[in-house]
Amino acid sequence: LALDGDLRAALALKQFRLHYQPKVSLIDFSLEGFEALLRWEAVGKGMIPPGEFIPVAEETGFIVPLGDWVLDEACRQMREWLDAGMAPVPVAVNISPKHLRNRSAEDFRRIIDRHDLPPGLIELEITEGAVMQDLDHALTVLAALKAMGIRVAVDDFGTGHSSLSYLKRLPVTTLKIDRSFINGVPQEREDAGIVSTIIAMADMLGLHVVAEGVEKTEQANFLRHHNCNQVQGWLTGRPMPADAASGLLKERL
Ligand code: G
Ligand code: G
Ligand code: NA
Ligand code: MN
Repeated sequence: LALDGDLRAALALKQFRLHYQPKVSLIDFSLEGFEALLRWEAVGKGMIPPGEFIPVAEETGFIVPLGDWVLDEACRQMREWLDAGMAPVPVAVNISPKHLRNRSAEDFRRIIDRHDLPPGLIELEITEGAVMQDLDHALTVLAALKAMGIRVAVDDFGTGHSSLSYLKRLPVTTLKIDRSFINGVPQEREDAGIVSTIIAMADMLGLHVVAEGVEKTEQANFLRHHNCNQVQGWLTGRPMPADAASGLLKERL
C-alpha cells in the first residue's frame, strides 16, 4: 500500500497520468465524452491502479492537492486538443468527498479559467456519499457550479444513501448508474427493474443518464430499449492514454 510521502513524491516527480475512457451514444456508439481516470506510473513498480492509492490520499488529505492536479491536467489536455484544432468532447473528472468538502465552486472555476476553457467542456463526477457527508456545503457548491455552466454527474448512482427527496433538490445534470446494477442486466429481474426505473426517473427529472460498466452487447441493447442516453464500459472502450484518446477525436473529423 502506498504511503502519504510516496504520493507527495510521486506528484513532485510527475508520475501521475490521466487515462481517458470513452462515453458513447447509445444510438450509434459515437463518442460523446471521456472520463479521466488517474494512474500512477511508479518507477520499478509499473502502473499502480487508483484503488490502491486513492483511499490513502483520501485518508491523509493529499487527495485535495492531487484532485486539483487531476482537474488541472484534464483542463490542460482539453486546451491542447482545442489548440490542435480538434473538436473535443466533454471530459469528466472524479471529485472525492474530502476534495469536495475542502473546495468551493470558485476554486474549481479558477482551475478551468486558467486554461481559458468553456465551462461546459468540463464535468465533475461526485458520489452520493460525498454529497451526503456535508449536504449544505455540497448544495451550495453544486448550485454555483451549475450557474457557471459546469456539468455535474452523480457517480455510482444507486449505491449511496441519498433519498429521492434529496435527488430532487440536487442541482446536477447527469446520473451515472453504478456498474453493480448493470452487471445483472438483462437476465436478473431485480437489476433489470432497478436500471429501467432509474432511467425512467432520470428522464422524469430532466437528467441525462449514463450506464457504467457495460461489457456486453445484450446490456447495451437493454439500455437502448429503455432509452438510456450513454454507455461507458469495456464494450465501447477501455480507459486509454491521452494519445489514443486524441486518435479517437481525430477519427470524428
Ligand atoms: O480505474 P479503476 O477502476 O482502477 O478506478 C478505481 C477507482 O478509482 C474508481 O472508483 C474511480 O472512480 C477512482 N478514481 C479514478 N481516478 C480518480 C481520480 O482522478 N480521482 C478520484 N477521486 N478517484 C478516481
Ligand atoms: O467509481 P467510478 O465509477 O469512477 O469507477 C470507474 C472505474 O470503472 C474505472 O476505473 C474503470 O476502469 C472501471 N470500468 C470502466 N468500465 C468498466 C467495465 O466495463 N467493467 C469493469 N469491470 N470496470 C469498468
Ligand atoms: Na467516476
Ligand atoms: Mn462510477
